[in-house]
Amino acid sequence: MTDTPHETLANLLSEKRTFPPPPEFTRSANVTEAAYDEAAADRLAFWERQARRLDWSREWDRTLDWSNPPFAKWFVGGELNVAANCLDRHVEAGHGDRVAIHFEGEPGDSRAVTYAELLDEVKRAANTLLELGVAPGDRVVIYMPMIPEAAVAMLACARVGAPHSVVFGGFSVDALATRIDDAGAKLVICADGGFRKGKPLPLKSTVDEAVDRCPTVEKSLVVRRTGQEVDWYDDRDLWWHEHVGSASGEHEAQPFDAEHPLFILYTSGTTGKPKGILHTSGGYLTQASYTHSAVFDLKPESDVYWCTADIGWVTGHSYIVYGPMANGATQVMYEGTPDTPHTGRLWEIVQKYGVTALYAAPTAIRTFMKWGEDVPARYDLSTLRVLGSVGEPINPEAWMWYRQHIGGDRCPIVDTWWQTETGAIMVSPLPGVTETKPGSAQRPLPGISVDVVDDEGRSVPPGDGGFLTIREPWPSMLRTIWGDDQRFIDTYWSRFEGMYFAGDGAKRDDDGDIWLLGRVDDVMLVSGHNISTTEVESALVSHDTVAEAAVVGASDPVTGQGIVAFTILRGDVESSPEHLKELRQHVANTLGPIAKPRQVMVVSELPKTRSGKIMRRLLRDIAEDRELGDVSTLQDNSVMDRIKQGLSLGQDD
Ligand code: 6R9
Repeated sequence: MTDTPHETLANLLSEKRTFPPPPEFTRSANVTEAAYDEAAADRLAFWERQARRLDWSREWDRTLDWSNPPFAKWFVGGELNVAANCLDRHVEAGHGDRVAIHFEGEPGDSRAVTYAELLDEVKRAANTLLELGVAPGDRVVIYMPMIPEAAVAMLACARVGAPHSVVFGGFSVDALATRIDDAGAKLVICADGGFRKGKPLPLKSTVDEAVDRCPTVEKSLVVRRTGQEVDWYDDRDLWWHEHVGSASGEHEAQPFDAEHPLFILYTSGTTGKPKGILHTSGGYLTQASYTHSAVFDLKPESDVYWCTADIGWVTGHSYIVYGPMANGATQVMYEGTPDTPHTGRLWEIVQKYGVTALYAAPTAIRTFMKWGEDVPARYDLSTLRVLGSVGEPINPEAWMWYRQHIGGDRCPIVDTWWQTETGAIMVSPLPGVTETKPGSAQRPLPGISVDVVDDEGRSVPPGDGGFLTIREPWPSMLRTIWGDDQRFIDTYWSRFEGMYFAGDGAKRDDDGDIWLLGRVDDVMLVSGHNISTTEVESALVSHDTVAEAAVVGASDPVTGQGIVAFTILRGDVESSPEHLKELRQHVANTLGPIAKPRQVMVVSELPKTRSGKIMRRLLRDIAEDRELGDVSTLQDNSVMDRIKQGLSLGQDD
């Protein structure tokens, strides 16, 4: 029994495969090893230099005000316009003809939008917002599919100083209404619908119902995407193409204070009402822009960057809209799902546009593993030069698969750890510097003070496990929870004195590299040993028949909790009682007998949130034979029924 949250299971910490960056990558990399030393020598001076990558209308007087923790102010007194930094300055610098967005719609429509065109549209949308009476500080909710107008809407809000709150286009009436209500939004920008798995999906009808319940909303501005029939309320609804289409293209961006609210983004969590994470302007854009340039080594003149996230998540905010656009990137935006109309769709798009940097989630990578390597092998992926991962721990075998079958054994992989709350990437390799290691996010970025601490808040030595914390304020940190300062303090700043607590378990290996071990709420306690879900899942995925695994601790009369594993097999592997036994033994051989699952089951799907994170809580309900808890953030409601039905086929004892 230890008082640290994680036992040190031997295997993951002895990962010996490492991959140095290709020398030609290092020669031209945006960031070198020196950045770590410069930031360590003077962290604030380092962030000031990064802030100068942006255009400021007024220089700040003070880099950081931390006199009232945990309420930070960065670049105090500075003024800038976030949208002008993402658009106007590139056009003024002569890059107006550069493509900002290569849009690929799900039904196969595509269009290229240049920086000059994007700026024009954003100016007209900004004028429309002003006509509708949207003033600086007013909140606007955006509920859209992945189409260029979604980015236009966000940038138009930023341009007029109206904080946006993007709600993922798959959320229900209830979820949307709760968020509109909490934000007190005045305007909702939406679309008639969007395309998903080959079908038009309604959005406006959801907005109509939600807005009926939300008296703060005065108007809905509606983009026509699918052309489907929609109900129309003359007193409230406006078509985007009529209003934005006819608005003036003249708009001078006004500067706002560095601490002016830029957006609120709701994160659900498992308990309580969603938290409105508040981000502000100067510090957020500084870190989003710097990390995008450093971690993806973005060369705006030649790269074609593609982040497959939805703008409804923070990854879409920081690494589709603000970071890449502040850097003048050319990027791909894709509306649909990876399997529509066929499982090679993403690779077809990589080939079509010559994508050089790809940023995806482990859940997608594991799905590609399940579909088999012959799918990507049919496409030319030779333009790729860096691959990113975000959202969950990436299992070492999924990392290796990504490297070999997508990255041609040549592209550095950047496993980026961060959160809605951190606003931008915090822990990640640098592709031209770091010798990468499968499964580890490795090192805090320059200027970032991440630590792994024990129960008492003491740094753990190499080889030990604990809690991931952040010791110093960072520019893109959340400023509060919208309307609830006390909850902000309680949730993030009360577990450890003077430190931000991320809610994730982590380990430091013998080289000092950081491994993320999943949410601490998911840790399993088996015979007095704390065992992380990530380690057992990675051990299962390292078996060559397993594509994906989720494990939970189910109450056990003898051991306290017993490990129950749900697995998805690769390709057309058939399971048998011997096979399941072999999987259990494989975990025991890899991690030690304490981690041997009590039971392994084969399923065809796992319950995931709409941003692709496994919902272990629901699997725990199944493993303990309980009623299911809150399923409102599930991507697909019927998946739990299918898992339950399928289980009887794969029982093991
Ligand atoms: C960006 C994003 C945050 C939580 C975070 C952690 C998990 C994200 C990860 C990762 C291991 C990574 N997470 N990236 N875990 N390795 N590279 O996903 O934000 O939706 O707020 O989720 O996601 O558990 O605490 P968000």
